[in-house]
Amino acid sequence: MTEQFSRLHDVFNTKHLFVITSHVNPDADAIGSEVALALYLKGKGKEVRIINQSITPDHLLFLTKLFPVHTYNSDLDLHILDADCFCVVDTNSPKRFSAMAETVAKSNAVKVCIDHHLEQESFADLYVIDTDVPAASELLYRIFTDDDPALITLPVATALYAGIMTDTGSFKFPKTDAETHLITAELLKRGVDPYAVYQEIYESGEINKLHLLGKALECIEVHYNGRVACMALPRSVFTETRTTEADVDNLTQYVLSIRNVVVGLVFIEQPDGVKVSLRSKGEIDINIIAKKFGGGGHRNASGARLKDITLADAVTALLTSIKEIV
Ligand SMILES: [Mn+2]
Repeated sequence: MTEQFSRLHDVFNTKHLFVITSHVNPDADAIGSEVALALYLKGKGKEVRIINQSITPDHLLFLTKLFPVHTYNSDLDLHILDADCFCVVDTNSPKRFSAMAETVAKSNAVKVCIDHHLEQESFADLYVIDTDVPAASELLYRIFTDDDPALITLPVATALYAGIMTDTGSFKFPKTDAETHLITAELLKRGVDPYAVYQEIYESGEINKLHLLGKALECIEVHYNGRVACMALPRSVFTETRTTEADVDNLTQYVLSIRNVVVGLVFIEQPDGVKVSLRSKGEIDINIIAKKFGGGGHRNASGARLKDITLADAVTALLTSIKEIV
């Protein structure tokens, strides 16, 4: 990692115009990482713009008050083409920022990828990837401290904290270790208010979101002697509850909450197919299954998008495929 860190510092020190992006449907680690990196680079006197494919969900808007986040449209292409450094955080797959991927490929900017997911794809000039850290935000903390800890101001620390808190499931997911807690302690020492961040992210929802959750919980089914739990949401639940897919948050925790369940699947019907989130406990490698369906992620947490398939057929296909590993 030391080698990659110093190459990254070289790029950061020699380039001036930066564009940062992350994945479609950004979560708090995506936006937290982007905002923290943008503020850090600004602290080094750089010009920075964050451009995302999707809009920022309501519960993460507080992060965009720390640094603006633009939603991509072709008018922004010139910024991507003009940039001399293009940074991708919290994903390593151009498919996950596909709307602007073509422009990015045309740009002469040095492409940097800072991430913690498996199966890196070939598109960047420099990869700083650590699949052992629970959050891209944790990796960024290490990058910043390796350069100059003074650049971790309170807004930077707040953005990093949001990413680490959410990607560790509030400090409980498997990759949470002593280092994560030590880093978190450093962020708190810089003045981060953990309850304020928690409230913004988890205590600022609408009642419709709970009605959606109610319907989602009601449809959970178990298979294979209770070892696999499945939740399958048709698009109609969003109209019924006056919600959108952006209101779906971490539903996988509920399928995994059942005793003896080792694999949890959450399906959400899309206009052009089905999106599935896959989770597993312990040694079960769910990423193998996600890859079979053109997706990917981590051993215990992956995702895939199945095109031109009904919800019912997607459930059957996944359950059939999973049989061999449970
Ligand atoms: Mn992440």
